[in-house]
Amino acid sequence: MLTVFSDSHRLHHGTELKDGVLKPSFEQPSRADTVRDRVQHVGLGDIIVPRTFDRACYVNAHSERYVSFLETAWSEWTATGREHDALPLVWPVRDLSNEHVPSFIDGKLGFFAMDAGSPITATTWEAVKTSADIALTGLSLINEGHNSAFALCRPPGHHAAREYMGGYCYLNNAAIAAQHALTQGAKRVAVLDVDFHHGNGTQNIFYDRNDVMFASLHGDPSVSYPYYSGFSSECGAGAGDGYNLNYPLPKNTTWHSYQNALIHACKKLRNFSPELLVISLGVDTFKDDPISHFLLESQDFFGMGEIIATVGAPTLFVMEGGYMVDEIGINAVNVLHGYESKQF
Ligand code: 6XA
Ligand code: ZN
Repeated sequence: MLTVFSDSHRLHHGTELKDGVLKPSFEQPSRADTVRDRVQHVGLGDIIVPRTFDRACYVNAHSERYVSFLETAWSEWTATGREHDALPLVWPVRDLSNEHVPSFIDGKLGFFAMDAGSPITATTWEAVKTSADIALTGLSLINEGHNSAFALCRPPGHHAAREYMGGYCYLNNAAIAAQHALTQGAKRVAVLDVDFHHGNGTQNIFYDRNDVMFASLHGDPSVSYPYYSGFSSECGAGAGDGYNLNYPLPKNTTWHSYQNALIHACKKLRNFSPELLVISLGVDTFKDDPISHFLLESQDFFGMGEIIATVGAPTLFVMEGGYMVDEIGINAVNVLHGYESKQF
């Protein structure tokens, strides 16, 4: 399997509010480098650099005004004399108005964010854009005849919705690739999110659509981030009713019950007959992950890849979360090996 990777991910690193204190983010550059090292170590396949894509590819999954915000946020922030990471401080929740986009950057930051988990630095946009291009390059490889590809994206993307960033995510790499496949003529694309956290951004982007079936296995949102999204009652809306499948799972979920949910989700996705399967590949379901609470072992990730293969569609793996830096390379590549073991 080919991997798409760029050193540009190192242009982004920031801080996050954790336990009431501003600390270096768990989402740090060493994550992607560790996965790249593991890909090389096991000889998964060649590692290639991303191609560049038109801005229109991002705007097809997000809104024009959101992409413009991401492009100019840092210059607007520093024009007011600030030097540290740009972070939102106020959000248009419940009965506050979200009809007007504020013109001042502090207002824009809250309008286009779900939390304070996505800091913007001087070079964040360059890393974010390249991360989306990595996913799009992976899709190009599949279009060119590869059965699968690994888009080693960083920053991750699955919390980024049509119009907001959050949870370390800015552009939704998996959704941008899925949407681009549709724009190029695919009729049905499936997205399966196996990150520990609910893929609220991907759900938001495709919620009223029946050309994308989205399934997500994740920590029960009543006790897990993002808290306000990911319940099993969220099934899709309008034409998309029945095309959104959430599998919230309790704390301390082990492989035994996880695999039952995964087999169920993969059967549903297989019945949809997708022309492409996009995997939001987070490995923060690992037992030692510092911010999650499932109990998967490293060998379970091999089984995850085997089950993913049962969907029976060309598969684009898109890297999302996973913070046990020593193990994320092993666990991510185990998924890819498990998948490959079922290809003939
Ligand atoms: C709160 C935790 C964000 C979760 C990020 C993640 N700052 N998402 O791993 O998949
Ligand atoms: Zn996650």
